[in-house]
Amino acid sequence: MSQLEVLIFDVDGTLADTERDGHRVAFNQAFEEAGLDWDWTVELYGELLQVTGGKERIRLYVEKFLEGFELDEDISDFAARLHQRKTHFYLELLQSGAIPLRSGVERLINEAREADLRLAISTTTTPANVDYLLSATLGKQSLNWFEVIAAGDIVPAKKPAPDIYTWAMQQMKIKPENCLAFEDSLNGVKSSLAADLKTIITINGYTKDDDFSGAEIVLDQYGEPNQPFTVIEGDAAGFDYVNLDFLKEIHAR
Ligand code: XBP
Ligand code: MG
Repeated sequence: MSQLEVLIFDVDGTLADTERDGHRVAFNQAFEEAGLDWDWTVELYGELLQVTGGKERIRLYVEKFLEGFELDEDISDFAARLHQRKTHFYLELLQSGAIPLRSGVERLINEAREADLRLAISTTTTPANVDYLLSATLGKQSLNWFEVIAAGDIVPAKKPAPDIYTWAMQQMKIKPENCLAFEDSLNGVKSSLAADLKTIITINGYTKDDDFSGAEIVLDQYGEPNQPFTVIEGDAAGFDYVNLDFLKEIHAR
């Protein structure tokens, strides 16, 4: 029977609900600054989330959603430049404290630390975004709580490819059977399952209708002792919020 040793967290949508009021707003600020009349509405952004990675999302928009947009430079250079400014605006948002952690996240991380579980992050987002989110919500010292922060372009293929998870496990010299992954989206669960990781899902506004087949359980949140989660799919075995005993039960399945 494999021992649960490592918790690997996704970031966007999992640690914090960052997409609608965070990344999307920062993209629009960068478009305005660049003099582009692009407006990624809440609805349009939900469609653009089909692809992971901000640079890749800009490229998808130009190539698939815009009619006759003329570029006098390489699309990759254009997207990278625009994305750099988007990241600037997103970091400002994070620094302002505008984006809190989701319910139960801070408690679960602290419980895991007290039980000497090892922690890691596997995310498609830009590394600086992780540093700023953790610093703004848990304090700068929290960056040291995560043995590995695998983020963004550190791997060739982004989610739904498994690369970001397999890279993190290689760095930690740990096998999938000793880990649990925490995700929020179809691209995320495809990535963690392809890395042979048992996965716990918390949905959000953009991912509530995604297909989470293969995940161990799908919840609306991790919850708190006095704020029970709602089970969307799966068996919570009598638990009503995510704590270490719940994780051990899930991991032992
Ligand atoms: C979510 C993503 C990221 C963010 C935007 O990552 O796909 O691309 O939407 O961040 P995850 P960047 O769910 O894996 O945390 O603009 O920095 O890519
Ligand atoms: Mg996510």
